[in-house]
Order: sequence, then C-alpha cells, then structure tokens
Amino acid sequence: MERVRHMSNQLSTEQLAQAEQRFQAKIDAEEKIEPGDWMPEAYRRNLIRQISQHAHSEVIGMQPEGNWITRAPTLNRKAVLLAKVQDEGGHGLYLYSAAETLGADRQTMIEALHKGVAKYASIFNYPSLTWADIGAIGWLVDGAAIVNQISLQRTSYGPYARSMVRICKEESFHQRQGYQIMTLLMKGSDEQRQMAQDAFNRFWWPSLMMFGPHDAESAHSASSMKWKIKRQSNDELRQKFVDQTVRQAEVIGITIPDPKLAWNEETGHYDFGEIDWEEFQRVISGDGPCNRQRMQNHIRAHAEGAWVREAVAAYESKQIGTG
Ligand code: FAQ
Repeated sequence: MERVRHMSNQLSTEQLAQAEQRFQAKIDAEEKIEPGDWMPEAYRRNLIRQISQHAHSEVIGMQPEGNWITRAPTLNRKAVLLAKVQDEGGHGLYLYSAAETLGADRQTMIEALHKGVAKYASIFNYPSLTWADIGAIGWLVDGAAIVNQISLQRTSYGPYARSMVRICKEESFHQRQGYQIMTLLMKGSDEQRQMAQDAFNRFWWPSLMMFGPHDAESAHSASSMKWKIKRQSNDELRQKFVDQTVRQAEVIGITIPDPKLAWNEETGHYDFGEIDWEEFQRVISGDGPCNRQRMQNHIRAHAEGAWVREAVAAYESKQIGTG
C-alpha cells in the first residue's frame, strides 16, 4: 500500500488525470477496488473516515446493551443478548481490519476516537433505561443499520463490501430478537405495553438520525455517490426504514410518536415529521446524554487491555524469531 501511494505521488499531472479516469471507469463498470489497486488519495481518506467511524460505532454500540446483560430477565434472554453484543464487537474488528487494508493504523484510529476527531453513530449516546430498550434497540437500531448496510454490500471497495455481507446476516438475527422482545411485551400486561411504547418513543427519532443529515446538507455525499462508496442517499435510506418500520409497528400495536406520519398515495411512501436537527448536531458534537460516559468507558477499557496487546505483540515477535 505504501508503495502504491508513493508511486501516485510521483505521477505527473497528466498521468494522475489518466489514472483517475481509469479508476472512475472501473467504478462505473461496477468493478471492485481492491487494496493493492491505485486509488485517488481523497477516495482512500474518505473510506478510512467512514469505515473507521463505522467500526467505532459497532464497538461503542456494545455499551448500551452490555448494560443489560446482568439484568436480562431469563437465562435464555441473557444468552441471546450476550451473543448479540459479542457479534457487535466482531463487526468492529472486521471493519478495523478493512480500514487497515487502506493503510490506516489501528492505534491512530482509536486515538482519533478518544480525541473526539472521529465520530461514531449518534444513537449510542442515548441511555438504555429499561429492558424494553433492548427490544427497541434491536428492532430499530439494528433495523436501521441493516437498511444502510444492505446498500453498502454493493460499495465499491472490495474488503468493505465483503465485510458487509456477513455483518448483515448477523444484524438480521439482532433485529429479529429485538422485534420479538417488543412483540412479547406488547402481548403482556398494561405495564409491559407501556414500557415497550415508552422505549419506542425514546428511540424512534434518534433512529431516524442514524441516516445522517438531509442529502442537501450532507458534506460527503456527492463524492461518496460518485465513487459508489455510498449507493443510496441518506434520505432515500431513511425513507426505506420508515416505510418498513411503520408496517412492523402496526402488526404489534405500537404507535409511532409522530403526528405528521401519513401514507402518501402519490409517492407510495409515508410522509413523516422533521427531525430535531439541533439535537442531532449537539449529540454528534459530543454533548448528548451519554457521550462522556461512553468515551470514558472506552478509554478505560482500552487502557486496561494494554497488557493483552503487549502479550500478543510479544508472542508474535517470538513466533517470528523461532519461525
Ligand atoms: N452519527 O456527509 P455526511 C450499528 C456525521 S452500526 C454520528 O452525510 P457520510 C450496529 C458524518 O460522519 C451504525 N455522526 O456523512 C449496531 C460526517 O462527519 P465527519 C453505524 C454522523 O459519512 C447496532 C458528518 O456528520 N453505521 O448501528 C451521523 O457521507 C446495535 C456529515 O454527514 C455506519 O457507520 C450519525 N448518525 O454519511 C451496533 C454505516 N450521521 O466524518 C451495536 C456506515 C452523519 O465529516 C448495537 N456509514 N454523521 O466528521 C455511513 O453509511 C455514513 O457514514 C453515514 C453518514 C450515512 C452514517
């Protein structure tokens, strides 16, 4: 990778323009870009930004649900939740590895997270207050993540696209277990139904924020769509999520907390109210309900895990020495 980048630094302006043309032709022909291929520096940087933030989201996303592992209501629920939270950690690892194929260094990515330079999904800065929140997170947060990630299975960078295939299969189990928790609660007592509705009310709008700003406000969309890093826009994916979730909510009797929600015969989609963009900006700038706590936990866990990384490095150097 270093060699490829070095070569691209040495290209004349004309050669660079030709290389960019060949690169775009490959993208337009739906061919995947692979780690050793020539790529524009801006494509590489944009991908590292998105993939590393995606990885951070998966890992930070373990916290709100991890909060309920010891309090899951049955042994079966505990086993399912434990498996789900472990899956999220695994997704983070595939994604860090995918970013490393672009020349990114793991330690630098983690430092960017800790310094607040790299973002992670806003949704994980909301607290998980009741058991129903675990249902709402699985159903809504994993549901939104799948809508986005199915589209990313066709992203132009090979390692990212392939990691999405496995991740989507696992997210699909996560979404089902969340919806099943909510279905059962909605069949339970008045108190259980209220708990499910309350969790839904708190997670609905933050879930819609997961898709990012409106297309017109989205800084990276134009280049990401041209390079087919993103295959569908923020607003298109958000609409898809709303359309599918409204129907799922109807089946189990959950009310969507949006007075403007209405079926639109002309467009064939649901219209819905405006997101509170001020809240979104606050949360992604570090001032959401749990941002500080999430980051403190991550910094602490990272420091406490230093001995594991040292042990792995020592073991690897011994293997090289004896191999
Ligand atoms: N939260 O120009 P755009 C999961 C930032 S995985 C925080 O539109 P882009 C699984 C954006 O980064 C969930 N920041 O950006 C799970 C940029 O800031 P920057 C994660 C956000 O990249 C479930 C700025 O705003 N999924 O949930 C958000 O073209 C349960 C301008 O925005 C992914 O990461 C936000 N919601 O589009 C785990 C999917 N939205 O970098 C555990 C991959 C925007 O300039 C438990 N990522 N920003 O400082 C993507 O598809 C895209 O990056 C978007 C944003 C669509 C998120």
